[in-house]
Amino acid sequence: PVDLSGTWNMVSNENFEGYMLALGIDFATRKIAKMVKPQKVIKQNGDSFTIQTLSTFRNYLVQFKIGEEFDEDTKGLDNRKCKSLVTWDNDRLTCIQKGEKANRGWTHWIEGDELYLEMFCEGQVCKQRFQRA
Ligand code: RET
Repeated sequence: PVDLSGTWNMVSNENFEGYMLALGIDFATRKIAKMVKPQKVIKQNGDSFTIQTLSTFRNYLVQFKIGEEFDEDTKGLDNRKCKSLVTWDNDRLTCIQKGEKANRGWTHWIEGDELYLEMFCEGQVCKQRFQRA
């Protein structure tokens, strides 16, 4: 079974700007967010996950169980409420974030020694890559 647990440092970040624009994130936040290299701290315990996105500017925390829809408050990001559901799509951890924004969600997977994260919203895709800290 796949285990995404660990501390991961961002090494690349493609089209974060387009993704943030699709979310309607304000100019000032985008300018700072573009500069930071967040760290992901993932704790995977059976079907339970804690995913922390840590940066010098702001942090974001999400906790969920596979297959159980939860209320997500994207506080500090675009400050919206979503009904979010995370499932395994083969070896890819995939989330659909139902709410005001169409086609919103993300996918995490491991390839080689690297963690990949794709976040999508209304046709914009941001591609991030992480290596173990
Ligand atoms: C930062 C800095 C402050 C502004 C913005 C940020 C974006 C964070 C994002 C986090 C996504 C987390 C996911 C977790 C699920 O596993 C870096 C906190 C906009 C987009 C997909």
